[in-house]
Amino acid sequence: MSKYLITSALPYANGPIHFGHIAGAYLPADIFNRFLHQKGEEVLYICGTDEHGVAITINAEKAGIAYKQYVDNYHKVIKEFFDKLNIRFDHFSRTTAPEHYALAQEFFLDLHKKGFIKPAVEDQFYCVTCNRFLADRYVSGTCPKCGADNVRGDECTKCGEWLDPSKIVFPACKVCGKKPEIRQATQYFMDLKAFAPKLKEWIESKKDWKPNVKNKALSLIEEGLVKRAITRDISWGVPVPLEEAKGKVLYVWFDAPIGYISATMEWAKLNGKPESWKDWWFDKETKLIHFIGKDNIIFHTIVWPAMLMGQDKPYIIPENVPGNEFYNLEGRQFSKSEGWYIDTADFFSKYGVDALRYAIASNGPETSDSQFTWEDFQARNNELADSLGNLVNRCFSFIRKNFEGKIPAIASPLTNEDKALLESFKQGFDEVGKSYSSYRVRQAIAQAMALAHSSNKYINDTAPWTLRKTDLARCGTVLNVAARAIINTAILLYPVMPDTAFKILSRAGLTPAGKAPEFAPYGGDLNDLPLGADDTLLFAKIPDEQIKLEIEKLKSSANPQV
Ligand code: B3M
Ligand code: ZN
Repeated sequence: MSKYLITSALPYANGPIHFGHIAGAYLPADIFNRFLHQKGEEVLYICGTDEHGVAITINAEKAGIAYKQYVDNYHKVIKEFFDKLNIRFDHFSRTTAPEHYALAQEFFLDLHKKGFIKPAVEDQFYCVTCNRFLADRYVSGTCPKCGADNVRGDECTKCGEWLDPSKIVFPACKVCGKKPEIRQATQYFMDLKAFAPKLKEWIESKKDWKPNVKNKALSLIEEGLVKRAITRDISWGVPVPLEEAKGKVLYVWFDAPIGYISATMEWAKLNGKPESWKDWWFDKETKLIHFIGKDNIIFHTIVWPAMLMGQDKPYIIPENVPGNEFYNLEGRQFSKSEGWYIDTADFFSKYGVDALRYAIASNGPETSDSQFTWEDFQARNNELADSLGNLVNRCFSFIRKNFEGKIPAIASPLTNEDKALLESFKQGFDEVGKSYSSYRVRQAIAQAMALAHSSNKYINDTAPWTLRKTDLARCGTVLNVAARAIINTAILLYPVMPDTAFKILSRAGLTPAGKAPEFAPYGGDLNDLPLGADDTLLFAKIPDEQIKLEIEKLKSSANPQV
């Protein structure tokens, strides 16, 4: 048994999240978590909203809403969205929790005491019209590294670089649009360079990291780590715990990852064992896995591990950082403000959650960017209806009709064909398991669906509808074998489509009772097992006309592309 602590990047409480986020950091983690439960591993899955930072203050100010009220709202909206999608965290917290403030300050003080954080006077943009220093996204302009236009002051959305806001080319104040001037101000800087040798050795030792993550992290170290300002002159955030730093708060990217720990503390408290968070964070056996999108690689492979290494307390550092690429919508980034989005309430009123999970996961941005297209969604949904849905339906309807709703007993010796099918599932569990364990969900799904196809073929080839008239005993055996194949397919696909898996299992007469089914070929006896009552369609096919309408709707809501 191993012990896993899984996290997904803490989404900003700054608007509803979209399928692109889901594909990058949440669905892959939920799938991994569910798979580990099936394997009987000890696992804790933690997340929460990231509620600080200038992205939030700017929008709250624009909307004329108090910061706290603004994040309260989006915390709720985002949590409901995850619930809807069946993303099952053990705890979903927020970085405005009191535990979080205290811990973030402790992190700062530990690093400060050891000299890893020091004050320095630096150039900063100051807007004379708005009368303030322009922290992070209060300034926008051209990325000094890749040349992309209109990037925000702290992070380039194009190349993922963590920017020094004062280095932005053609700077403009985000609020009034004027060109800011340079003034000097004191901030606190974290000395990342001091950690470079240790970080390098640690990352190089990781043989199973995704190449995109590992290469990016190593090249950042290679380019040379520079000291970074981790404080800001704004009023919203965790106050810097030093007398001489009154009015300053911690930079959001300094406090946010600490949220992984403070959320675990909150979870422990809620469970009546307030000290039990240490069993995770101080235990060298815990495998800490951070699921993120590629734009967060620097923070999870460099800054955060350095922050952990610099603590007095014996925190673990990440075991793996499965970073995913981007997931777009019909060739463009999802963007509600640009009208390029999917109305999720409308979506779920028409389409199933599992069809969506399947469509995203089977085309996830694991090694390169990928995208949601309506036609791809239709194809994948219909493929589910044709293969898995059809398999379940034809087998169980036939049993219902001809065997009084009970899976017939094996009443004739198993043929080579029967044995081959059952055997292929044994091998299938090994292969699919390896794929899930190595974050290759696309491959896991392809392998599981291949087994669904061969189960369909098995039914075609054995033709129980003919056997019913010629050899009833053999007919029963075939259906018994097919039912086992169906059950096994459901177990294999449970991480991706939990509701569907439960439906199939209870339809087969098993009572899964909400517990993740063990990740192994089903070993129980199926002879004469009464099928469950539910006989509704698992997946409905989507007709072409409907997809055309969806595409038209998307195009008509879109602002012209700039
Ligand atoms: N909120 C960035 C993002 O959503 C940030 C992640 C924090 S993880 C500690 O892209
Ligand atoms: Zn201004």
